Amino acid sequence: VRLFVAVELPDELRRAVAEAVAAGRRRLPPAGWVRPENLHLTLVFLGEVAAPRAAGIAPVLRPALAGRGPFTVRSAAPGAFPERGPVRVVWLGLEPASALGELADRLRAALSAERVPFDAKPFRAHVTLARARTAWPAGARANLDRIAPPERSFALEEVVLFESDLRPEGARYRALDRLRLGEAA
Ligand code: 2AM
Repeated sequence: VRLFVAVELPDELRRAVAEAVAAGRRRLPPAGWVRPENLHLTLVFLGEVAAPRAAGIAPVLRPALAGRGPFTVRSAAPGAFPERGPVRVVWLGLEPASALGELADRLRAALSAERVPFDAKPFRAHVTLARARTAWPAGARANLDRIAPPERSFALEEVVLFESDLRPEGARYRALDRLRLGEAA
């Protein structure tokens, strides 16, 4: 199974993002826009994990979250990957980036300690909004403000271990486990 750990966005924020995207995308180049129900912030991507081992992932991660209580997350401005040049991915930032990064580090450290492999790309707190099949010209960066950042905040109280099922019609995500912040493991 293909696994990742992510922050689920509250429905209200997902709706607000979906509205901002619906209004802005008509004035942006074509891209594959993420369906509202699939919007999330990935903390760590494990990739393919054998089924017996997958069952052991949540118990590895839980203790890592015991020492970190809930905190408030707010939506920020849209941005793009890569940093410069033609645009491949459009995302919405979430803040505070430092607290989210620290949360990702906790999860990664717990996986490392158990020799569970994961994608060790540097963490960037982003919610992917769109992937360009053909990269947008660099000049399109200036138009990212056509997606009006929804100003919302929410209490981050849990992270979710997701299974990702890649289908021809798009990825389908299924929550396998919910891991609460700041609870004794
Ligand atoms: P992305 O949104 O920046 O593409 C499910 O694929 C989630 O895992 C997505 O949020 C994706 O991030 C993230 N992810 C991180 N590393 C990945 C990788 N190497 N391959 C696929 N998805 C990855």
